Amino acid sequence: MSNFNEAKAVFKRYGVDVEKALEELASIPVSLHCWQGDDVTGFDHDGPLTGGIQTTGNYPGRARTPEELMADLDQVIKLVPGAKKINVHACYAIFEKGEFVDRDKIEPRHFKKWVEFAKKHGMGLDFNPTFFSHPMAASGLTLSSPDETVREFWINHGRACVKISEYFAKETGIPCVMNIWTGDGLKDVPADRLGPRLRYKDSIDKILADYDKNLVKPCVESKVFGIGVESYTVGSAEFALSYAAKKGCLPLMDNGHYHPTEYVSDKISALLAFFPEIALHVTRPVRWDSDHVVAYDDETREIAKEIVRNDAIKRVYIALDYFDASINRIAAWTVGARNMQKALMYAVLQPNRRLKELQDAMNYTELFVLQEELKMLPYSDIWEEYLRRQGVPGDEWFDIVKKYEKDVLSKRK
Ligand code: RNT
Ligand code: ZN
Repeated sequence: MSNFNEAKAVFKRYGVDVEKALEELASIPVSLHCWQGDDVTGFDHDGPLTGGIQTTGNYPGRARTPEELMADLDQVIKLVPGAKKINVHACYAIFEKGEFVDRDKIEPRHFKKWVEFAKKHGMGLDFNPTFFSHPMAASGLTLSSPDETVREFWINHGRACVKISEYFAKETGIPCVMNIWTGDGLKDVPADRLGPRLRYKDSIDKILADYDKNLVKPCVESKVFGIGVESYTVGSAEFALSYAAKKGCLPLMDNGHYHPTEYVSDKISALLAFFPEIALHVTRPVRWDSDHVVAYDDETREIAKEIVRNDAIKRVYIALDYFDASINRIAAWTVGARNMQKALMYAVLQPNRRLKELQDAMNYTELFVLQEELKMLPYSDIWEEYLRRQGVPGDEWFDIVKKYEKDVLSKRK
């Protein structure tokens, strides 16, 4: 509290109303991905993670059961300020003892515990069909497979997921963002690039043939390449964007899914010019789609600024997507989510109108000078007060994680 009032006065000098900014900040939902807690494993299979994605590291204490994962997520939720949703993958279905239901047959009842969990926290749920880590995905092709048995299996999975998404929305009263991503692609030079894309298109058409638009927000996530499928990705950027534009669903941009000199922060406004709503996976690519923990870095801040200053907090669905198994997973989960919040706080604390006026007046000298001055304003004092108001610990959060590691994680053998 000590320096908050002085900091507030500093921001006021720049034309920023801190109280209004913090109110806006608290209203921006960020969807917490359940898969950071267990290296994208889930509960419905024992096989490895496939689909061209990888977690590296073997830090002890991975959650192995729904109970463990939810206990870990409970911890994270206590340590992250702001409005939150929970993002669940279909492979996190929870079966009765001895029960197994394959992906094409899963039902809402297999996600009842997730609904209870979300309700306990007063949060909405987002959902993702899981088109990987499964014997039917062994060829590397799912919704675009030339094998009709395989393709149909995955279409049925997608349809089952639409039903589960509707169930989530009905139960929580909050629309469910359902994201379609497949790792479909080829390792080496294709002989036919169009065929798989036409099949992919037809498959998504079938999955989305019938859903309640008020309950479900379907997205298509693009990608540039994955491990083992370096030469060709069926759901490329152009494919996903065209599909979403033509079919009226949301394009989802993951900032790890572009060439390293491309920036999602620059793409957001291009999409906002055409789409009523879009979705994001915020991650940190290091040289490739490495899914490092989100840092409080330039690009994360720039993404947040684009959402806030374009008045798009209700049009952009923000989800986190990283998985690091090399450090304490709860610390990773927490620090990434707090960094997203810091970036959003930075964004709401910018004198956006003034900056835009300078740009439109072509006063680029003052614009640059002001942007640089803004970087050193006392954000940390505002952050501390924001955490206090949200009932979330300050930098002592890590002591809590260390204690949890000692008391809980280290006993998981
Ligand atoms: C993979 C995609 C996808 C996954 C999750 C687990 O490159 O980013 O979103 O990370 O579905
Ligand atoms: Zn993603």
